[in-house]
Amino acid sequence: MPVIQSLRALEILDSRGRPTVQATCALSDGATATVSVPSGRSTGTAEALELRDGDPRRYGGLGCRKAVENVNRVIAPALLDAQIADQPDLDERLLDLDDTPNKSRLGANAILAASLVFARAHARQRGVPLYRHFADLLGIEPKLPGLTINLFSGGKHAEGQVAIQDVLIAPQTATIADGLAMMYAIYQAAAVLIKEKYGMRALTADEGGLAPPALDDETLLADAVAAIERAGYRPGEDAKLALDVASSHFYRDGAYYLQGQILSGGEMVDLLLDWSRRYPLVSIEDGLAEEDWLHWSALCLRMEGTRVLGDDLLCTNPARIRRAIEMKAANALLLKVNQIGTLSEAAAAYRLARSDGWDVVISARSGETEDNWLADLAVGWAGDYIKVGSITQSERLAKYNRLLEIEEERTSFPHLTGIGS
Ligand code: 2PG
Ligand code: MG
Repeated sequence: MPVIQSLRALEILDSRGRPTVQATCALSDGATATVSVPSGRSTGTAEALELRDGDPRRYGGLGCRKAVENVNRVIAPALLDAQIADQPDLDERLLDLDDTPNKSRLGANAILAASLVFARAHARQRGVPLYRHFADLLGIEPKLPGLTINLFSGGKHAEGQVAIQDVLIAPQTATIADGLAMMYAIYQAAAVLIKEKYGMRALTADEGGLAPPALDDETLLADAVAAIERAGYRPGEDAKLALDVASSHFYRDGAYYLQGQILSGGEMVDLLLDWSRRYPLVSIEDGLAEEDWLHWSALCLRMEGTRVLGDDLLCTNPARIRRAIEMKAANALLLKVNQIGTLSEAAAAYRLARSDGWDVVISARSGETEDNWLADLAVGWAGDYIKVGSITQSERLAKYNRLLEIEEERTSFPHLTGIGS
């Protein structure tokens, strides 16, 4: 059985020009793999710790040289000669090396780079596409996900033009290829619309979403519906909407500060229910703040037809997901591997969510790289939806383009399981 022969990390830059970690691994049989890890901006407080250097003279303290050193000097020597075939064991050893509750010793960025590069190297060694390998880790069949694509951005990704973070389009097409073509038309229609309505050029936010200075948040929902219609599609039939309210970021002292209004938790629940009745929403993510558990339960109890999706609430953390299941506080998981730090822990989060009949949305971060492993993860783990950001910017398109490849591979060459990476 092949073993790990070398592991090296490098500080590279993400889509915001901030440092992140890339790792490269070589196996004894000659297989090699490289991955890079993403980074969030609108983060949940229960996320695993992303280790930054803290030196204000370099990248404003955001350097990742310590995390890189941790891969090269701590993880690599400890895992040299380890069998590549046992991902749970490799991840367990990473956790033992760190030995802190939130990965603060080595850094979740260092640990995830190692965990993921082992998976990709093992897929290469097996001669199977990465999505097939991810599916095999869970013992499930791969499936292409539905698309949720960022149209309008606010919140922390757009310097707070409006409070809510993402208005997304969910094309109701049978294929990824048709969904992307539809999204292009809607995005272009929206760009014309905001030029007319706000006199604003198509300036984009962190994930490539358009960021118009709407007067209130609901206007963005109405604008999204108008863009769907203007592109010649039927809202609710051809294309639906999804929201990431990211409301932890405008929640203070028990109240929600939404564009001039101050709402109680109960009023926020009523507002979200009202939106779900008047707009064709497939899901509402982080409609309530990450510690406002009781209102999450109230929302979930009354919501019909729209998934109550937890991101900051859950942080891909099995303990928080267990609590949400007990409290009936959510019915869908936004899965971001770097929130928890290893593939095996993310797999545990996934299994738990599925055990209660939840939907799972596989998500990128607002800071991404040109690496496309997330597309393989969304297919391999049969995500109900994938969330990657807008249909612009190469760090987003790397994932959409990989989905197109996988779709082609699975529809045209279903008998070939050895191609791709
Ligand atoms: C989110 C993500 C992606 P970030 O909140 O869902 O949109 O943002 O990566 O900044 O946490
Ligand atoms: Mg979110």
